[in-house]
Parts: sequence; C-alpha cells; structure tokens
Amino acid sequence: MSASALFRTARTCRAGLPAMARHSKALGLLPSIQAALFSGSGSAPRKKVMFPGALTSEYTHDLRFASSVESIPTYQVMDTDGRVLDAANEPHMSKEEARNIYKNMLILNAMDQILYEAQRQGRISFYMTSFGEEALIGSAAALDSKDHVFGQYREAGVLLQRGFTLEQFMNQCYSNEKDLGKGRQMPIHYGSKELHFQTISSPLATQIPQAAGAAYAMRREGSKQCAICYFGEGAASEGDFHAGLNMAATLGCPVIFYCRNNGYAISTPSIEQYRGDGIASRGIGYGIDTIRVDGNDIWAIYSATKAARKIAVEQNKPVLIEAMTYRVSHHSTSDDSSAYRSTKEVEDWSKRDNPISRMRAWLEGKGWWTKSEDAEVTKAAKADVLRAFAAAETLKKPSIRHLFEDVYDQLPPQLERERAEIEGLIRKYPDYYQVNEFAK
Ligand SMILES: Cc1ncc(C[n+]2csc(CCOP(=O)(O)OP(=O)(O)O)c2C)c(N)n1
Ligand SMILES: [Mg+2]
Repeated sequence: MSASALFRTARTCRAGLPAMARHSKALGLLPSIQAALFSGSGSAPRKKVMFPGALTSEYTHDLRFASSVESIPTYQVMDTDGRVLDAANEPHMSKEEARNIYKNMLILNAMDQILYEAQRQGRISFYMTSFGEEALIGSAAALDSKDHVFGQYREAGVLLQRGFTLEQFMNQCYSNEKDLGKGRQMPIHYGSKELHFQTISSPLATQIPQAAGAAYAMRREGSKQCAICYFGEGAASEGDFHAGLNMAATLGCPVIFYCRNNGYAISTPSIEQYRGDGIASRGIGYGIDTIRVDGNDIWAIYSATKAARKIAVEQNKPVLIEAMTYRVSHHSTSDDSSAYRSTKEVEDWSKRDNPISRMRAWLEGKGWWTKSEDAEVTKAAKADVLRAFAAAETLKKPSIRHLFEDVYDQLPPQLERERAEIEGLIRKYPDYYQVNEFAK
C-alpha cells in the first residue's frame, strides 16, 4: 500500500487503525505523521489541521498570505581578514592538513591561470576557472574520500583535494590518449571512478536527481557513505532541482546538496534568477535541514559540510548547504563578463573578500605559513602545472576504436558496419584523417 493510499484510508476508516499503524511502521513513516494520523477521533474542536498534506499547521482566523520570512542567516567562522570570530567554532585541524588545503587552493589558482591562457592561445578548446570560489575545497576536506561526488563543472578544487593529479587534469583538457574519459567529453568534464567522482555532464542539474538516486541506493545497501551534489544557483531553476530535492526528502536519501551561489548564471544575475530568500529557503520548503554559509570562508564551509555529512549518514536524510560567494572569473572562456557587469564590481570583490588571502591570513596568524613560503609554493605550483601541461600536449589523441566501445557488451550489427566503414575510409584517406595523431 502506498503512503498516499494509506492517508486516504486513514481519514475514512477508523476501524482499521491498528492494522494501518502496523503498515505505517513497515513503511517507516515519520512519528509526527503517525501521531497526526492515529491520534483518536474525538469531537472537540481541533487546534491542528488534520489534512495529511500539512501535519504541523495550526488553524488561524486571520486571512493573511504568508509572503515574507526572516532571511536565513549566513554562518561564518572567520572574517574577511582571516580572524576567527568565536574560538569555539574554529575547526580542529592539524597544521599539515591545513597547509595541504591551502596549497591546493594555490595549485588550483595556478592551474586556472595557465589553462585559461592556453585556451586563449588556441591550445585547448574550452576552459572554466574557479577564481573567487576556491574555498569550495573546504567542503571536499570535510568528506570521506569514498563519498560519491556529483559535480556541475566548477568543482576542480574537489578533485584536487581528492588527489586527482595535474597530469590527469591536463590529459582530460587535451582529450589525449591518457584521458580517463577517452576523449569523449569537452575539457573540464572530469570524472574519476577511482576517486568516486561522477563524470561532469553539460546539461545543467541532471546531476541533482542522479545524486538523490545514488544516495537512495546507498541507503538501501546500508552503506556508511553519502553523496554530495554541487550545483549553481542558476541550475537550481531547473525542474531537476525540485525533483531531486523532493525525492531525497521523501525517501530519506543521505545526500548533501551543495549550492554554489556565486551571484551569476552566465549573464543572469541572481537577482533576476529568483525572488525568494536565495536557494536555502527552498530546502526548508522541501523539509530538508538547511544552512547558508559564507562561501568564501573555508572554515565555515568545512564545518557545515562535516555537520551535514553527519546528519546525512547517521539519520539518512538530505541536507542543503547554500554557500554564498562571487564568481570573479568570466563564466567560461566563451564568455566576456564585462558585457554585463562592471570590471570595478569584480575588482572590488576580489579585493574585499578573497578566499585565498583569508585562508593565508588565518595560517599566518597561527604561525603555520610565511610570506616567503607563499612565493615559493606559488612558483612551484606554476612549474608543476606547466610540466604536466607540456607532457599532455605531446601525447596522441585517443584511439578511434573508443568510438565504438563501452556502451554495448556485444557490438550490434549496425555499429559493426559503421566501424568497418570508418576503418575503410581511414585506410583509403590516411592524410585526410591524420591517423598518426591518434593512438592505435
Ligand atoms: C539544461 C541547460 N540549460 C542551459 C545550459 C547553458 N548553461 C551552461 S552554464 C549556465 C549557467 C549556470 O549557472 P550556475 O548554475 O549559477 O553556475 P555557475 O556557472 O554560476 O557556476 C547555463 C545557462 C545548459 N548547459 N544546460
Ligand atoms: Mg552561478
């Protein structure tokens, strides 16, 4: 019996209540739902609404439309100068761990600078940077390395923190023979089975119901992992966002929905994207535990993600984190943001609130980092990226046979014919197809 069928029966047939109570137990209904459904008949006027669709609502005699609620606050651990505001909120972090996180922020920055320029020089076809959003790495640091990641596309920092190598980044952006995706995707559409990072796909928000579904499977398997699903505030306008969150809430899926609210969806500012209180207010609408955090404060992100993971895994529940940040970069290499926002706005943001300098100030305050180290590590990061980049550039393109692999166990006759045809054409016109550029 479905839960909705159970609700219908409960309103019309009180005689069957004990049997239904057993059903509800079997279905794992929430205690509040059970209490409302099985609280006895009685003829006294009720304070609480008994409709199964709104179990905690009380009757009112004021004809009033609910329109505004208080804005959800933004959790912060340190200020823009890297000073911890309440010592009790400072995460417990070893010196090595904290330094490693910061180094990854610097490496991400170096990689973004070099690959952005490489696209400008026509050496790779496309790129997206994370400038201004580097604190996202804090969320990766708070997860278990086996938690399953569903990204949108601006989450290279998560992969770096998980141990994706610079060579692997470069091989993917070059679509060369060592690309884990076998050259089937545009640059930055990373994926790694080994690191539990689902391959990025271009259509926005498809990862959201997928993450809910994967988390549901984890719950059914009794796994101790959760899924984390990253998306932008623009993607949250897609229907998939609503389907994914509602499914996760009603089925009790251990998934962390992490919204990067960076103020823009390409040229659409968030002010034109929605009228409500950000994305966080929607989580509450779906009955999901929700927090809004300062998305440029790596420790606020770290602590919120750690706490969210605990809820997801221990209580089999989804959680929504809305991280408020600012996209300093253009949307991608196909975009010039000066067409729709002033360069002064961008400059002001990067000076006023920079996640990297905030973290550096925190480390320096602890005596765990020095200015000279900063220069050294930045220089070394650039050299490492350039080395990996040069190596990737010289490798061949993936073998053409990959066009026909990994979908069917046994190639269907029509694809067999296509494969024979393309092989014949390549043999006939080797110069036209530049076969030497491809791996065998
Ligand atoms: C279904 C779909 N619609 C439109 C696009 C084109 N598109 C790519 S990125 C993007 C903006 C997304 O903005 P947001 O989710 O805020 O992420 P951000 O780029 O700010 O990180 C759009 C409209 C797409 N890829 N897929
Ligand atoms: Mg955005």
